[in-house]
Amino acid sequence: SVSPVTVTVTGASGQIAYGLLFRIAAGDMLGPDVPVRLRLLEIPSAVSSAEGVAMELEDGAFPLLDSIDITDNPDVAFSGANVGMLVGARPRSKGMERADLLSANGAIFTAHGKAINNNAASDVKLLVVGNPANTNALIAMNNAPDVPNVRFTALTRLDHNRAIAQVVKKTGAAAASVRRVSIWGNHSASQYPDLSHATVEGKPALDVINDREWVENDFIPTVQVRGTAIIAARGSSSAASAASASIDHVRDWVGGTAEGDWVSMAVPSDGSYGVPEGLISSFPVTCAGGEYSIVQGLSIDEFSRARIDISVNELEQERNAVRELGFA
Ligand code: NAX
Repeated sequence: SVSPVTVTVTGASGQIAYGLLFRIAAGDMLGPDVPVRLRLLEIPSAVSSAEGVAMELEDGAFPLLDSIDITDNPDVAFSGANVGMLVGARPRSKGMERADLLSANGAIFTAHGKAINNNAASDVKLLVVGNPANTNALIAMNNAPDVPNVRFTALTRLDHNRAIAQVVKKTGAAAASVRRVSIWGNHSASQYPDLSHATVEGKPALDVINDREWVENDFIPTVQVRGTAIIAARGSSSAASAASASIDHVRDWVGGTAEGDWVSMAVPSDGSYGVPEGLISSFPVTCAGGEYSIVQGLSIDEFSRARIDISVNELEQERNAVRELGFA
């Protein structure tokens, strides 16, 4: 029998976790043969609500769910973690300045980085979902000196999936036939969703679409601000789709990407495509053997270059801001 994998989820009482935990327990992330030990982290005032979620997980009678531990102590939560999904974060409240938001999250991700450093399993893989996701991942990474930097990633798979969905709507092609879409930069409205290398049913996506005006003035902004459109329609932010994308991210990292395709992940830059080393920026990546690699050798035209630079500049500004506040 396969030994259980320990998965730590922070923000366990929140709306994303409410979708995520049931998918993990069902085996959608690590596969139908892998038992899971869940470790749930919440702030003290939300522990009781996390206990309620755990009751519901029990009531799912999931064959793969080995155990559930709930705690408000990050050291306990990350103890032996093989996978850490950092969903919990401080949302921006009314009247909160940007610096206050960065400080509040800086403190959270500093503490979580240290707890990961001191307690996680040596093979730990980390996905930061809580916003500002890229910069929160940077802070956690810089507070976990004993964990290889490459283990720290942030979620742009939701943006990637949203980009595929827009191409599906435009072309009528099946989602599975839309390949090699790329998200570059920050998980924010500055991100660059890129179709230059994408294919639809094996043909260049830009030829199939044959509508530059749509790409520039519809597709790109629609993907960039999709999160805001969901809030306007639903009255709260994307939750089930964010949970689903988080499952996709870890599933592909652990299990590999499909032959001939790639996915988007925000990962520490190694300097590829002129993105300053160490910034956690989204790239097209392939995964195999439990490791990802940034896709190399893609041609970047002037249009793409300018858009990548805008988003990477924003990441540098975020990094400078958290450094000034004493984080990272
Ligand atoms: P919720 O506010 O529903 O849940 C967040 C939970 O985190 C709360 O229960 C809170 O008590 C908990 N929390 C806060 N500080 C914590 C700490 N120090 N330790 C443990 N838990 C803590 O938010 P939800 O809708 O679940 O979203 C979670 C995060 O994901 C937000 O930051 C949100 O902005 C971000 N998102 C990121 C996306 C991405 O693609 N990267 C998309 C969806 C989402 O917007």
